[in-house]
Amino acid sequence: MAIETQPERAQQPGGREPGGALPARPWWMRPAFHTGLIGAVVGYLVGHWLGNFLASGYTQVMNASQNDFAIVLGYVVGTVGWLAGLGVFNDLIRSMLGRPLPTEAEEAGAASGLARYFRYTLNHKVVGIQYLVGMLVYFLTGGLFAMAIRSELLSPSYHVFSSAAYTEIVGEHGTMMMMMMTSVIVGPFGNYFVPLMIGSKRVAFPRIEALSFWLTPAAYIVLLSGLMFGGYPFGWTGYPPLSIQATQGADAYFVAFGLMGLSVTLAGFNIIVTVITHRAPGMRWSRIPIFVWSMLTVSFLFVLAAPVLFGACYMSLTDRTVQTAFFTHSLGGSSYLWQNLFWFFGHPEVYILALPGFGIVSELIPVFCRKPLFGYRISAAGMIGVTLLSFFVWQHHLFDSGINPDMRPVFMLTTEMISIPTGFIYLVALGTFWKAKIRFTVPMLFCLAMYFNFLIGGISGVFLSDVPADTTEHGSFFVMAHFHYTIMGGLIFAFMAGCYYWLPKMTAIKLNQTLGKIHFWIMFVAFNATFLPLFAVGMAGQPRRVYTYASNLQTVNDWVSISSFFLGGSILIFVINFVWSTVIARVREEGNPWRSRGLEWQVSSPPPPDNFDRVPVVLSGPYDYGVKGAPPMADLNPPAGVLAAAYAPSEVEA
Ligand code: HEM
Ligand SMILES: [Cu+2]
Repeated sequence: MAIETQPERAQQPGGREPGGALPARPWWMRPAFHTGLIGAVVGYLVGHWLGNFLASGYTQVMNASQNDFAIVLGYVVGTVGWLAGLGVFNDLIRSMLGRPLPTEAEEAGAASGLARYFRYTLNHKVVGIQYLVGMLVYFLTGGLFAMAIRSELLSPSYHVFSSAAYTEIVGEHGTMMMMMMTSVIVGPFGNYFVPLMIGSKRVAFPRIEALSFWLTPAAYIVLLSGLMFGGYPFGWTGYPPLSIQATQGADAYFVAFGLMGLSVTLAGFNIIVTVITHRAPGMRWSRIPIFVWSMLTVSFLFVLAAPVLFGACYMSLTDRTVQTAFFTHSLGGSSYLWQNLFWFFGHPEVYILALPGFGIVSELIPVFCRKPLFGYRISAAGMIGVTLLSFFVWQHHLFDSGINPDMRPVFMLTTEMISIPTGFIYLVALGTFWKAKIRFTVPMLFCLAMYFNFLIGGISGVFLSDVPADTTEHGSFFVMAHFHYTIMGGLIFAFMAGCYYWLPKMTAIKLNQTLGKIHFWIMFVAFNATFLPLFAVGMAGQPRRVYTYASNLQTVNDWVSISSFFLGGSILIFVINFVWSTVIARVREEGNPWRSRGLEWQVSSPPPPDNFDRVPVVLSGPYDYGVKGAPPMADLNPPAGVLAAAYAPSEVEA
């Protein structure tokens, strides 16, 4: 079978007949950020008015102290207005009316330079950079909430915030991080590098990709707006009955989480189809980079898990607005239903956060060890195993909330089993270190730290999957320390490795390596100084989500808080480095500074608009470092005959 890559038609989104240029609009009417904002405000007002109007006949809604219906409709219509203002629906409407679509050149010409980063665009590299900046903003916002939490916990008796405000802040921090950081690697690096790494000009569905990004600012603003309505008192997990009884702030939580669920479903769908259909000739399944394997498997988690979250948020919203009773016990609903739906998404979510991290470190380690990735196939199999198993473990989050006791051993077993494929991925990369001459560059330091941190996170997870241990540690700072080790220590360290490694590719600018090393060491030491003591604090009984604690725990809490300020400061060093290097110093970094074999490094930096001048023909795997006589990974300029032969049926099947 010939691999169908980049069919001609697909090269040109909306391929239209030549001639008939689109009428140009004045700049203030051209869809961009400002028209999006106008659309959002107008949409919110219209939705809010509509909600009040529609609810006016229903006394049970109107007589409640608040009309959630109006708020939710405001958010929803506001989001639609935002997207419409950005121009997301323009091509759809045009093609429904049979009008010509803009050509790629017209799309690109509509805004150039900095302006294109502020508008809906179909170029996967621009979308990747939009995601990168967006994710940094979301991460810094979540981080500020973390600093606020740690400021409050400096003292058990002197309070910076009221207990209610503290709960709001913890909820905002947890939700911002868990919600937005799902895309912290897939968004920037997945969208930017998957096409480059598989030898394609573009992704399968550029419009869907762009839409997935523009939903994220909407989710971010909606979530933050919850603070204006009093926040929500149920942390990041949205448990009823609190979630149904809470005031308007809770609407923001459900709408935002729903929007983000939609965004990642779309993003995953696009990446799956891209990897399956857009590989260059010769890019066999056994040759695709391990990072692409991680993007593919995480995309399956996205499309299978996130719709459940979307549905559950939708049901909560109807409970809150139009008096359905999915989760209201007194009316025949069940709060366990929410717990099951939420964690059916929520556990895969854990691997949504872990797999891309492993993808990055497994991709980088061979480059800096100058050795082939040990056990590439085992690692890919591990990723598939994790993906499948993660749908069979969710009830371990319910061990302590009254599930049928007979189910506990089953879920304890499946949970402990998932450490086997995780172990594959982990140990395989460790095998690459064997007798390697490691180059301790900044990205490599972050990779090594990720391994160290994830080990602690993983081992503490085995304790928590054990029912007797979980019943005592549940709801304590032990759990807190555990998941920060895996997410902050795993995902975020890997994200940093990716930034230092790939930013020179994306911008052709070198980040300052000395500042990078300072950033690394402060972040690594401060991270461990912050979270390691929290295991002990948890075992000593300090509960999560409570703004006070036993006074004998103050010294260690102070230590933790001060360390966490250093941790926050280290992220600032990164931001300063990022801005200083890319805006002020601008030291050019062309070519292939890490001497990587990866396909993405074989083109210029930043890559040309079409990535490759001609469809490349892949000749070997990406990790043949130090292998004598290994051909380059791809022929970027194959003679016409070779390309035709590559598309011809292979000998095996012929
Ligand atoms: C600068 C680094 C960070 C610090 C210092 C930090 C600190 C904290 C603290 C102190 C709490 C507990 C509050 C309490 O229970 O009273 C917390 C909760 C939480 N954090 Fe972080 N955090 C950091 C980064 C992250 C990251 C990167 C993520 C995930 C991507 C994350 C996800 C969460 C979640 C889900 C909760 C639970 C919220 C809840 O109980 O509903 N945090 N964090
Ligand atoms: Cu879980």
